[in-house]
Amino acid sequence: VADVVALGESMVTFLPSRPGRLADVPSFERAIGGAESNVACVLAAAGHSVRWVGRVGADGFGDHLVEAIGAYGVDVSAVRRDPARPTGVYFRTAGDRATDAHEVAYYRAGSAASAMSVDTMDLDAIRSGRVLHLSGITPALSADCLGLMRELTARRPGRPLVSFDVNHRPGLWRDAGHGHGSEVLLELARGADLVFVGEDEAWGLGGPDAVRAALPEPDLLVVKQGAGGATAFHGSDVTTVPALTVDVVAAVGAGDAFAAGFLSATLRELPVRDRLRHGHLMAAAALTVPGDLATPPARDHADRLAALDDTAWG
Ligand code: KDG
Repeated sequence: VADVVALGESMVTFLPSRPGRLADVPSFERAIGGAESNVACVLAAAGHSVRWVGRVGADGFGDHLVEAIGAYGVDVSAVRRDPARPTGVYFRTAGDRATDAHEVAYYRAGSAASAMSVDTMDLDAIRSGRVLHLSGITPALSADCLGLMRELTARRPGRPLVSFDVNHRPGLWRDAGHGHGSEVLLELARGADLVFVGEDEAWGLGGPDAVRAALPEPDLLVVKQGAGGATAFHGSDVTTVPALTVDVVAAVGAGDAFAAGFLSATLRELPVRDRLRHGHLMAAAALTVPGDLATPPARDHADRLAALDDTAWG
């Protein structure tokens, strides 16, 4: 049994060769992206057995994703290839250091992953881990993807622990003509056991209190406040851990790395405070590289850092 199965669309990502507007960047470097496979890669690098399930085209970009994600030690045997639809790709500009304002151009409408559904995916493979990690990107991809997400978040005896990162992408919801997406995201979050949400995203869903109120007990909700830290709500327990101060290169991938660190510590049944600390440690690594994925600290190193006393953790 895998520790974690992550399901979602992965894309070939093109990172800019220099800062500036998308209109002005002359060349891009290929990398890999996809929130859920990012979580899988960080978890695999942290020593967990992980499977990523998705759909990619029967094209060179699909080959690259399967090979590159597999090279992290992630099991890619349940990834489906679609001969009729392409692998999604996206281009991004470098974020402004202060505001992280950047442009993203997705080429993913009609992608192989947008055809993920209860019929095109292997549900047994998706449910084969101790934890199933999902995100709010998938339901924005198509009606089929939304149907699959509803199936996977339905509360059934014996299902894996369901982890859901809200990952609200307003542009994707707009392009899909589904409005803002907030109702669907809250509905899916209600079906999860563990929910991650950025504080800014939570405001788009009615505010952190509304998100808390929408989730039944005894679910665990983690609100990420960026440089302000992160807070876990569990029943009447509230645990806040400040973030590490790092020289941010790009925020992309940091939320995924945070989720991976938190899940890793959850699988090891560490206390909530240490789960948050492991989230911050993994996020700090991702914040200091331009792409989505950094080499995370090895597990024993992360354990030593997480065990430092409160003065080191602000
Ligand atoms: O979290 C990083 C992701 O945003 C990025 O890799 C692309 O999955 C992606 C998305 O849909 O935005």
